[in-house]
Amino acid sequence: MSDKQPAGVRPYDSPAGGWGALRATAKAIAAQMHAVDATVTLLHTNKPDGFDCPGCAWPDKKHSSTFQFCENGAKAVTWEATKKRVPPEFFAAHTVSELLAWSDHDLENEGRLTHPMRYNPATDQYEAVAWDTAFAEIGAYLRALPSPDMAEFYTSGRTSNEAAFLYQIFVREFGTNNFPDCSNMCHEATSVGLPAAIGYGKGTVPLEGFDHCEMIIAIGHNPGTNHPRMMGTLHEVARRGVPIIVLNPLRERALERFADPQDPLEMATLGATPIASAYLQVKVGGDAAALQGIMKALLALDDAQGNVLDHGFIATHTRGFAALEADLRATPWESIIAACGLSQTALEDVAAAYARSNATIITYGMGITQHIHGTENVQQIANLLLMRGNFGKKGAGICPLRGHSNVQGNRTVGITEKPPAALLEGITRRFGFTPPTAHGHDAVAAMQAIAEGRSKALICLGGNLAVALSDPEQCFAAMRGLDLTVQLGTKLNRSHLLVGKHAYLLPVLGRTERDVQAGGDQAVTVEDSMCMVHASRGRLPPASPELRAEPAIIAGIAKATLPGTKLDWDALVADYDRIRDAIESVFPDFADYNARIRIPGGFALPMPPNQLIWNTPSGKAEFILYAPPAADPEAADGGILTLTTLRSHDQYNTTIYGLDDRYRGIFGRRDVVFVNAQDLAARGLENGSLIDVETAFANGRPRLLRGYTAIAYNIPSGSVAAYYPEANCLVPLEHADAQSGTPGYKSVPVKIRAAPGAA
Ligand SMILES: Nc1nc2c(c(=O)[nH]1)N[C@H]1C(S)=C(S)[C@@H](COP(=O)(O)OP(=O)(O)OC[C@H]3O[C@@H](n4cnc5c(=O)[nH]c(N)nc54)[C@H](O)[C@@H]3O)O[C@H]1N2
Ligand SMILES: Nc1nc2c(c(=O)[nH]1)N[C@H]1C(S)=C(S)[C@@H](COP(=O)(O)OP(=O)(O)OC[C@H]3O[C@@H](n4cnc5c(=O)[nH]c(N)nc54)[C@H](O)[C@@H]3O)O[C@H]1N2
Ligand SMILES: [Mo]
Repeated sequence: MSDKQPAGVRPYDSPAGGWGALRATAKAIAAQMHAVDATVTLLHTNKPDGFDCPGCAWPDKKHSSTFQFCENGAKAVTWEATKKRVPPEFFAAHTVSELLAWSDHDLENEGRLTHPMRYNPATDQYEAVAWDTAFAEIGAYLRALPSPDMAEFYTSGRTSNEAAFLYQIFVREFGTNNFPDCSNMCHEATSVGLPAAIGYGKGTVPLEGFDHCEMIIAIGHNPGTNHPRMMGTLHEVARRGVPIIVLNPLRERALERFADPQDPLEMATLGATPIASAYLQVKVGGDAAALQGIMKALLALDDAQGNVLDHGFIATHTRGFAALEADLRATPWESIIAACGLSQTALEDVAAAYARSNATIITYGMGITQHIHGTENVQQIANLLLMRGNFGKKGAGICPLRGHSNVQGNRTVGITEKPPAALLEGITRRFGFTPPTAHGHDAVAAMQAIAEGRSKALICLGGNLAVALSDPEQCFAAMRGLDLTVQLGTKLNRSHLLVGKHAYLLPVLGRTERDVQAGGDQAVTVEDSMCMVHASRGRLPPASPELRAEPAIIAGIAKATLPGTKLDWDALVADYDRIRDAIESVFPDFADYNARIRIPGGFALPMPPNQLIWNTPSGKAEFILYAPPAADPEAADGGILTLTTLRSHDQYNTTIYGLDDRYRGIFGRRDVVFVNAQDLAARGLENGSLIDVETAFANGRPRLLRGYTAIAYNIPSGSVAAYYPEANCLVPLEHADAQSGTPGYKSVPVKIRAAPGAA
């Protein structure tokens, strides 16, 4: 293999964080905002009277600290608070077809949308339209549908509790449960897997838990990029000498060593703190097997020395242990090792460390959920925790790292395609109409219905659905076949350009902006990853006087769609306290909502497993077995690799801030595939070879990523990685977890070969 690195590849030797992060922040500010405005804006981030950072869902201590320095938080804020604008003149100068040829980065980098727009098919352009005209027309199209179930109502997780609640009431009064949402592509495996295991679909660790834990196992998440404020917590925990064991196919720099920009000594001395005490490079898709191995080793330890398992906890609080034990004993080490690529000793060492810890937290992200057995992955984590009674005590529990800053809150206030009975009863009690009970569509099912012409209208409360989903070839064509598309967004993206017969693009206020309604200045509320609900109040003047708040737009569409509506939409929107009163009357957990969000830091929603309350049908926590998938006969030829798709350091989901992925040593490009050097050599390829990547399912149409550059990388043999969303063309829409519907974005069988004509 040649020593020369491909263009734009420069291995990065510094720790994560540190001065590199400060420089990157300054660059992000300079590109988007005036420096003074940026400083004032960033000072209001995550302050009690300020706004919630739209970057991630990691909590802040009591939400009362100064904005903890955070490079990617600053990028998220300055990207929204940018001085750049996309006015109607922009659309007059560019047809929709022309804009479709632009990159995702270039589209969003034009700045904030300023006016409501309507598509004109005669000119192939978006043209300004009055808000009331847009509402009236959208309402008329929706009412004209033969059935409410022919419309899909998508939600992306930045939406506030208030907007999400109004939206789901409107949609249910309209008559459908078609609520595809970003959670379906993200933590649905958690929302489905955990209720069956512990009777509760969210995390059980409050932030203070990290002050008391004796061990952390961090699986399949990259906090240096995606949950940057978590790095402050991990830094503190590591300095306490607590073991942090990482399972991740890639050696993510922030999990190796991190320099906290808020630590003057570390900054001055160019020092850093090691984070992981052990780093296990599990094969892509090998986590359930690795967890089985740790549990099997734990059984052996218990056999040898007793008192390793919490037998009292297992007997009192759980069911199904005997079956799990029998299954683990019957599972041979060889199959575990083959599936996860880790040695028996490495897994035994984890088990030994775990047996010594009296309080363990397991954190996890998309590396666990986005698999065709994502639900089972989550349940194996619960099994491991249950074996040593790591629920209901300080410093222990399960900690799914949520994605969008309010994706968890959206779920809590009713965005779900499978409404529980209590929600439906609450709606009837409070609003006096009978909501539909039949289950609706999740994200994949919605796109399938659109592709097959069963659904004809799509309303998107934020997000970039067509690009976020798998299989753009199918999704893009499907979107164009719709009769009605309505997109609520802050910035222009590709989904906005995949116009149906009638298309509307409605600009919304962002988190950072002041929201004034008839009743005065409004605050919204959000729920973080640890079930804390708190207020968020924007400060900046709106990007344009034409912008409207999401609740006001939803109310406008609702009034136009439902002439006989049971709700007084104007009153609700005039004063969001009234929306919160309504939320409280549907969801008892929100008692005293308005009073409690006026306390800095907000309030915590209950976490029943912490009281050892298991809301499962049996009333106990359940051990759930993992059945490994049957070996794919085609994979036996050795040619098939497993592809995972990742976020770079300079992106927020489909929003591409820039083309660098600093910690992985990639600069100015995204057209790369990370491959183990042996896997390259076995195919006659080398570092820098131009390759084609092809999805390797026996049936199905060809799916190809052409002319990408192979990077020889420290990743287990058999595993390869590429960036999301570019690699979504390799993921069939139906390649999803059967139980939760979560797309298998992180385990796609592929083959790689030299691109035709490549030297
Ligand atoms: N700056 C920034 N912040 C974000 C986002 C963003 O795009 N940018 N997105 C937000 C959203 S919506 C979400 S859901 C979160 C996502 O946050 P993460 O969960 O951190 O997301 P990913 O980058 O998709 O992947 C995480 C890690 O999983 C590892 N991985 C891949 N496959 C496997 C596997 O099979 N097993 C294991 N154990 N690990 C694997 C990858 O190497 C990577 O380190 O972040 C949120 N915050
Ligand atoms: N291959 C692959 N695919 C994936 C993933 C992966 O890891 N691999 N991850 C999946 C995950 S975890 C997720 S969550 C999805 C993300 O899917 P989405 O949530 O649909 O996508 P985003 O890129 O976050 O949406 C960006 C757009 O949101 C709009 N926006 C931003 N702020 C606001 C706001 O305050 N209000 C409104 N109304 N609009 C706003 C802007 O117009 C912006 O263009 O992608 C999924 N897709
Ligand atoms: Mo997500």
